[in-house]
Parts: sequence; structure tokens; C-alpha cells
Amino acid sequence: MASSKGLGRIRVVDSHTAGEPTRVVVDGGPDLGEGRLEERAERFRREFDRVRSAVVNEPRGSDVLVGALLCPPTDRTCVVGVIFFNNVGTLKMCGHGTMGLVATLAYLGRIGPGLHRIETPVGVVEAELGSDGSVSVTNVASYRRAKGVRVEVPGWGEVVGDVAWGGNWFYLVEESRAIGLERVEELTAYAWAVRRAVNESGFPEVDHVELMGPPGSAGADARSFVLCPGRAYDRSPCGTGTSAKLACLAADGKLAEGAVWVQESVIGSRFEGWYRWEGEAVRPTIRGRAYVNAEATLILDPADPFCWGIRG
Ligand code: PYC
Repeated sequence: MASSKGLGRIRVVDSHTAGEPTRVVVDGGPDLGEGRLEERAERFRREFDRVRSAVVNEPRGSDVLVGALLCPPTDRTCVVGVIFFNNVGTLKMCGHGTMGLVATLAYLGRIGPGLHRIETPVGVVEAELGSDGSVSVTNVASYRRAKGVRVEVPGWGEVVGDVAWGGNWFYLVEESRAIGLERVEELTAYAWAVRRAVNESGFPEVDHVELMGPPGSAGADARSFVLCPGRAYDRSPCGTGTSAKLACLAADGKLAEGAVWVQESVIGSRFEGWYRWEGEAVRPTIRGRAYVNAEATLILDPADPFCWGIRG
């Protein structure tokens, strides 16, 4: 990572998926050694947290940015291993980030259209790159853990929602009012308060809150607002969040196996999703598209007081 002048250099490729950015570290990232990806993610958290912050936080990045560190896979059927991270830590999985990663690998000429297996700390996902540039991610098995969980949210009243796993943990709440950018401040404050209340009522694992409202345009089934662990909202419909939603719809018998669900994000971008049953869980597939929009070398100058990012 460090050059002869003492400067660190990290090469990245940036993309966005339905408006949500991903920064893939393609060279110069930390060597996490051998072992299961879960263990390497733990090493990244323990020993290289400042590298995480340097890559995604201001002044080089922003709270919205999701980073992706490429790692050699332990499963040789996988094209790559990946550890996703954001402004406050690592993510277990990331749907929009997987689409960004696939678009990046294609941009670099490392993969072409077809099916690619990708190892994440929570299991192998499959991504199919279409000749039209779309990416269909078949995610880890997803399921609802608890239905109709009631929490008292100080200042907001009682809220009822479901707790579900879609590669990250979600608390999903039905909203009757329209979800849109004009309400982002209010939705952020509300979802943050909901998350705290849910965490305190026996679900400390929940790190994303997903508010589901009526669709904003023809052809969509619902519009979501997803608040991520670092208090940034997802500009995309959230791949793991859409997976959690599909698990709830399947459990309620509201969406048939193989039927397509169109989920809009708060900015109006879309993912399509469908599922197949796998025992008690579902295996969701989420389709979207990512666009590469920058290539850069990050310079880490030890003399820079904010070399490792501005950390909250
Ligand atoms: O697409 O799964 C997703 C995601 C998680 C956090 C931000 N995006």
C-alpha cells in the first residue's frame, strides 16, 4: 500500500446502482491473509478499520458510499470474494453493491456476460450479467424471523413491523403515506428512532429499517425507504431489503413463487425481484443495473490530518 515516498495508494472503481454508489477496491487494499471470508472480515474490522474509513468516509467519500474489498475466494468455484463496508463498519451482504461489483469486473475485462459465483461473509451468491448490462443477483437464503413485532417509539407512538433476514437484518414497516424525497429528513429521523426501539426490544441484530409505502409510478408494487446502519438512506431499492421483503411476502402468501415484484426506491429507481422456496426460507433473485462512473487512485498521505477519513 505504501510507496517509496511514504504515500499509500489504493486503486478504486466507482459505480452506482439505481443511484446508490459502490466503490470497489481493485488494488492496494489490505492483505487479510487466509481463512474463511467471515474470519477475514473480522480481521478487516479489527486491524484495518482506518482503511475502511479512508476509502468511504469524507473527505474522499461520503456517508452514502458502500465499499467493496476484493479478496481471493476460499470456494474455487467463485470468481471473487468480497467484503462490503460503509461509513460505520462492515456489511454482511449488499445487493446493490454486488451489482456494482459485477459491472466493475466487467468494465475491467475480468468477466463477461453469464453466471458468476461470488463469495461473501454470509455465503455464496450468484450473479448473472445479462448482455443488456442488467445484473440478476440470486441472494443468500432469506426468511422472516418475527411477524407483527410491536414497539413503542418515543415521540412517534406504537409501530408494528416484521423482522426478516435478506443478507442483512431488517425491520419492515408498512407506511400508509407516500414515500418521497421531500420527506427524507422526517423519514430518516423516524426510521432511526424505530431502529433504536427495535434494538431495545429484543432484536439487537436489526441494523436496517425498511419503510414500505404505496408505489410512486405505474408498474411498481411498492416504494421503499431504507435506512442503513450509518444513518444514510439507500438511494436504490436495497437488494438485501428487497430480499427481506420477498421473504415476508412469501411467508404471508401474498406473492407466488416466480412472480415478479417491482420495488421502487425513495428516488424512484427500481429493482425487480422474485423468489423460489428453499425449505422454510426463500432464495430471492434481484435484478437491477449498475453503471461505472469513475476510476481513481486514492492517495494516503500520513501528513494529512484527515488521511484516514473523518470518523464520527
Ligand atoms: O443493496 O443490499 C443492498 C444495500 C445494503 C446497504 C445498502 N445497500
